[in-house]
Amino acid sequence: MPGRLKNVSETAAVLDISNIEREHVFDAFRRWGYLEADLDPLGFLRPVEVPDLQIEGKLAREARRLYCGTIGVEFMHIADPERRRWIQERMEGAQAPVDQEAALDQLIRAELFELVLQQRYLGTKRFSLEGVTALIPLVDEILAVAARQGAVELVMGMSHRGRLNVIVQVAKRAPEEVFAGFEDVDPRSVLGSGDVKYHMGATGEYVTRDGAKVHIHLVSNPSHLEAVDPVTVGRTRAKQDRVGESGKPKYLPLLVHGDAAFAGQGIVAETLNYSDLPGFTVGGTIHVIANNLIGFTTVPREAHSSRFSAQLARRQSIPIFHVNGEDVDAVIRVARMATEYRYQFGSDVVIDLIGYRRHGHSEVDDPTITQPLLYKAIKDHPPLWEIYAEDIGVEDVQTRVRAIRQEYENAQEKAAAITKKPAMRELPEYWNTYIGGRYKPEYAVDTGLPLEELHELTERLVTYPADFHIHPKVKRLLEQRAEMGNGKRAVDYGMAEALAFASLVKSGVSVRLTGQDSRRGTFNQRHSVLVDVEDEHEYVPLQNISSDQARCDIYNSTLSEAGVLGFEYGYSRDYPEALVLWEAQFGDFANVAQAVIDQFVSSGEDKWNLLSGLVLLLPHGYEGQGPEHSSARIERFLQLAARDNFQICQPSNAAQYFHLLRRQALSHWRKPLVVFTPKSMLRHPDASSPIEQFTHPRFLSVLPDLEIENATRVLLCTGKIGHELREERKNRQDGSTAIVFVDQLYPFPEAELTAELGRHSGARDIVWVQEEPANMGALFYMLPRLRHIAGERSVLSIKRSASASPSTGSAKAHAMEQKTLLALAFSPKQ
Ligand SMILES: Cc1ncc(C[n+]2csc(CCOP(=O)(O)OP(=O)(O)O)c2C)c(N)n1
Ligand SMILES: [Mg+2]
Repeated sequence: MPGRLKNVSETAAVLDISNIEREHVFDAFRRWGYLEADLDPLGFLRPVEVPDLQIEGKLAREARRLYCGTIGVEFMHIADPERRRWIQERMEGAQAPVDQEAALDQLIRAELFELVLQQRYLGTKRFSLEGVTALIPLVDEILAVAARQGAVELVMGMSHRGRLNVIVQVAKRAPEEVFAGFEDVDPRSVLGSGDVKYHMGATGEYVTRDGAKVHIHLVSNPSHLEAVDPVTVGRTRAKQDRVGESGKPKYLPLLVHGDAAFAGQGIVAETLNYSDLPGFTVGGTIHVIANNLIGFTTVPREAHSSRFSAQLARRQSIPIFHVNGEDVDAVIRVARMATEYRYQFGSDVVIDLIGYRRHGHSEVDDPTITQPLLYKAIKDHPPLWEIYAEDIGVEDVQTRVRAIRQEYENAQEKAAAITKKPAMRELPEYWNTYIGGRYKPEYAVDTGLPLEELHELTERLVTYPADFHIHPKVKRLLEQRAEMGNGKRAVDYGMAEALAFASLVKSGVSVRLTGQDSRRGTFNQRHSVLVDVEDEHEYVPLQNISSDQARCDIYNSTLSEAGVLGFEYGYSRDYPEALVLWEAQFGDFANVAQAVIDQFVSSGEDKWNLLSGLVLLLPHGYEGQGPEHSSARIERFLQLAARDNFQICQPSNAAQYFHLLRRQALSHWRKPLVVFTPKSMLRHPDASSPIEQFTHPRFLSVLPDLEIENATRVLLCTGKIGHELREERKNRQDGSTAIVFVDQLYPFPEAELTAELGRHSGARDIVWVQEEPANMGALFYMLPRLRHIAGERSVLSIKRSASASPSTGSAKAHAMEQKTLLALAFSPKQ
């Protein structure tokens, strides 16, 4: 026996040596092979000569065939050896066959769809897919694999390129619905609203080759490239949360990017960064770059400081599959591998589908002006179906082409008879009970709670397990909150918010709040998560309100605004029953998310008839902290306000904040809500509220001044300045100036303000007072409206001088300005 053992180890040693040599050669190709791969069908992206790969011999030939063919994969940067091995085995093992007949059919359909559009609607933009047509068999393969893994829905985000084609070939809308978009509709039906046809969302049913049904949800999308990325992922997360954690395989997000946009737009990096974060993960997003090696007129060497547009994804431990878009079988294999990898490891994956762009950026563009040689080569290049039919030896291809062409031409004829723009999508049932459009008084809901319930909620909010080692400061905070809830101390904003959230989750309304440092709160005000000082384990009182409560998820977000706001907007789109909130660290930073605010939050209903109840919490107030910690830019939101598209509020005390949050969750009028939230006033006694005010019926859009009857001067304002004005009035022992808070700026509370001004009919002056400079704040918005209701009476205004930046950088200068502002407000000449 000892002899036999010796033999075994000798053989192993021999094997090891040959294996080491093989591994050495293969590793070089695994690591660098993608640089020498044959990826560009037109050959403009030339393979790079990599010194490490200048190896001769059988092993090198074998490895080169696998790693430098029409698939080039970047995966050796992945730290986990199991994941590397997985890809290695797939790349080096036997390949499952491809259904070439089905792929050919898809290619013909996709290309002829574009052709018929081109011929029938010459001179219109459609952003043809031609050149990266293999996207269609690629998505077909993704769907086949995903369905086998249990997918029920593909949530897809993409921009203009090939979108109309995807609507027909993937979302399976009837082609006549798309053609109808090119026909003239009665312009009176869309005056001032709606969107162009290649931005609209679509839904449909895809049947995979195994006969499985996968619902397709193509997300509505603005022109702003890649802005739809976080929205798509957020929507997926909401769909997953609705069915619980076990739902992860069911909803699969797919993002189709442009090559120039993927490299250029920061929001792509923000979105990739969410992939493994507990509050944001969806168990892996599939990214496809529809890489035509051009962006409008810009070529890759002008668009990214890297060989591949996909380089950005290298910061993550995820694979990047580059594939030559004219090797259709390779494209399908990559789709299979990438999708299986996503399901195996719950990881993002990137597929870089490399092709070209057959026409100009749009079809009304002439690309020969900027890329004459490229377009000369493209002109002579046959369509992919022709190449593929020849490759796989199909002879009667022209018969198929004619039949498919006829189908589209019939559809085009049908389209001319369609008079109303087709909706192309069905909304999920959970939207049935929610309403958009103009506000109606019957939408009002009662939001007050009985004292006993407030006491019970307080009890749950301030209790933690007996063996929990609490931080002394948090202990004191909870003791104070107990006193607030029990009427021994006025309730501050932090407690008001906790009471609103607790009451909602108890009644079955989920709450999700994300933002930078939101768990504790930037201003140390929230403390939603208690951290044990001995072992850092967490206890969340809001998750321990009652045994059958709804979810309460409060997450610190990444340090991004556009991406996170987009994600939460998406989340709110698929969870209308939940209260979904995004908080800016300071309201000033919301302008980094301006595209999401403009393109989705304020205009989504107008463009796409899609509602959202998203809440934006934006700390606002002039407190001497400088130009970037003062203003949430009230003026910008007011400028975006029209046709009751959203609500813009600044609750002036804690109880108002409580009622406002509850109103947002309980009303069936689903509109985004922008809340300017306090900073120094968070714990200020003047803005705190007795617990009894939480039993009042509802939020008041205008807070009347109950201390003054028949004032001679009425100061109207919103937010912190109102408290300062009341303080100033006290110091001056002024008994004739009323100070009225406008807590809801939009929709404009005309009736309430008219009533309040009516109570002071003897007042000669009506004055709008604001902290912001003359070119900012609510001034422009309020003056014409106040003049309209003031009638004969004069409407004046007090504000800082117009300024290019929101505030001074000096705390002392701020204090002087503020003092002057208050003095002017009480000076009758102003
Ligand atoms: C944020 C943003 N900036 C600029 C544009 C204008 N624009 C529209 S398409 C385009 C080129 C996009 O190139 P690429 O991402 O490669 O997509 P392709 O059109 O080639 O498919 C540009 C610059 C835009 N729509 N969005
Ligand atoms: Mg491009």
